[in-house]
Amino acid sequence: AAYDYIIVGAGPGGIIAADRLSEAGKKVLLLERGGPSTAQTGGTYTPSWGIPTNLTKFDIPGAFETFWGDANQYWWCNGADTRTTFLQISQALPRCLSVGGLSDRWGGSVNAGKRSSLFYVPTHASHRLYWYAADSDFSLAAGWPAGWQNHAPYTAKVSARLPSTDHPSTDGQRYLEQSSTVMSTLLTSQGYAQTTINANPNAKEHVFGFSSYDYLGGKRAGPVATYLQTALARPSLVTLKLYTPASAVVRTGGTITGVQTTTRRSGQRHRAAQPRRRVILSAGAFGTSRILYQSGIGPADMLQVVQNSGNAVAKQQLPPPAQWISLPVGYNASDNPGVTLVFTHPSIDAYDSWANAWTNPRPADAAQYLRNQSGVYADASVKLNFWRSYVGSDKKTRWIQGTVRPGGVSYAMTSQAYNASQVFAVTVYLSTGLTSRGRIGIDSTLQALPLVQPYLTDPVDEATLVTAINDIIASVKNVPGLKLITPDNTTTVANFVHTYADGNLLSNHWVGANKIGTSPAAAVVDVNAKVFNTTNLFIVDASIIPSLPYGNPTGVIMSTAEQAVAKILAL
Ligand code: 6FA
Repeated sequence: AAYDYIIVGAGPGGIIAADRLSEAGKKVLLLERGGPSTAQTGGTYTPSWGIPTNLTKFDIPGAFETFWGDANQYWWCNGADTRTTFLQISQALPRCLSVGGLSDRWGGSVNAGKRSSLFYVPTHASHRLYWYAADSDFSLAAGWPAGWQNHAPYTAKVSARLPSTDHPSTDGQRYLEQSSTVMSTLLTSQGYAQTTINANPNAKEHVFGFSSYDYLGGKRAGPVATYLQTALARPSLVTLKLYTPASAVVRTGGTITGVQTTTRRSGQRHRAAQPRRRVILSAGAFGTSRILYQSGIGPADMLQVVQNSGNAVAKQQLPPPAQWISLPVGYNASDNPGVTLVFTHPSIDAYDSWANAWTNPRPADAAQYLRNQSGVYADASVKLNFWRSYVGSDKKTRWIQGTVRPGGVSYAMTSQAYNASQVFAVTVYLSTGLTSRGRIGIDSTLQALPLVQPYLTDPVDEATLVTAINDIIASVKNVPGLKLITPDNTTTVANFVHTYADGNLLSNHWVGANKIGTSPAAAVVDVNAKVFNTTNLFIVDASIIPSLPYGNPTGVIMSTAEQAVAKILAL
């Protein structure tokens, strides 16, 4: 079939592209290597306490923390890209991982060996903390080229289609809020003020507020429940193929003529034969980078990895060196470094650190959720978020974001005895302004991975995080009954941060690997999100975003996708 656009990857970027392009009358093929997640997409993983129900693990916000230790790991990729998981598998995934690394994430003691930094996680398994874009998220200072600063109309499109909520329970009440109350007291004593965060996205200086999510009706929603549904309601224009991984684009010089996909049975080509037709890569920071390398687009060392690999199909698909397109694919990769502090307070209900939330829930909470999607299960674990800025010794301004949630014994690295039922965790992240960068590449098996970790490579980033943590700890005394258990008094904060493993710092918020810009020397896509030195290849995903926004990135990725599609349609 002939399509106007082939889009690779049904994450937030690809879904929004498919919806807006088909709304404009374009014929779209959307290829996704994963399979169903929520009930609406055909997912069937329902809780044993749910009887037959339309509520899957991906629908239920309160199930979030239990993904890591779940014995049923059908959603994790099998490593060969031939049989995967769900629709909208999220996060720019480096590669598919065995589950050991994953259960480490929340299960074991954090310092018992280095946690893998490679996660393969469906978007619908994430918290989905959701922040509307701020002006600074698209500023020249953040690395965006001129022409992108007027994000407001696109951000407004996003909030119109998918409004955020900071009280997801259908009865309008908030549940399990003790950690939020305790932390509000501490932050107020430091001069922070409470706000409704998404009511004023530009105000991030000394503010805290209830956590905002992309949930609707007490269920996870996101782009899948909104944009994807309107796209699929145009069946004459939109074809979605699941379990269809793309390996490379097919090209003649800089003109893309098709997309090569691999299924379990055989290789297959999806053609967009006319030069006026276009291909959009939306496979996330890792997925898109890997497709580019296998298409002969990127730095020579990575293309040589494909050339020298044992993968005969990949070698055969790779264009000859004379046709290689040299671009800084994979460089400038960034992720928020985050360090978790653990506290106890007598008022806290740690909710058993979520250990039984899937298999053996508190009966009243399960019943309440099944009745009308209200209560504890209508919300994920994070209850409060806060922001402020610091000026570093290099005179640059960096922002920190904090998240507060009940539970978190797995983060407790302490010599102190503590009451596990009173635990709550505060993760402190560096966000806007952080300067550390890493590099995404591929190994000899063609799996994508960080060649250089992006965490705290700049000592001023590290010093800023230390200062921010010290500031929080200095106010513990202002809250009666509050006790810090991690870090404990056997270490200094500076040492605690300095020895924090990369795999623990990671947030899975990768951006930047295919950044937007004005020159192919320093960027991969131009101001219209078109890959330099190609005529019809575009990227619409987190990887074009030049630097991290204030908060968890999905809201900014969505606004980026809206603006990118408008620019592509205008070409
Ligand atoms: N972001 C937020 O804003 N809020 C959060 O609370 C939040 N939490 C998490 C989280 O808890 C976890 C565990 C993870 C892993 C990530 C979180 N994030 C959060 C980050 C957020 O999910 C990502 O920033 C965001 O999804 C990135 O959006 P993109 O559109 O750039 O990319 P995706 O990875 O979502 O989508 C790419 C799609 O392409 C996937 O569905 C993938 O399966 C598919 N794909 C990849 N390679 C492919 C190929 N070769 N062929 C076909 N499909 C491919």
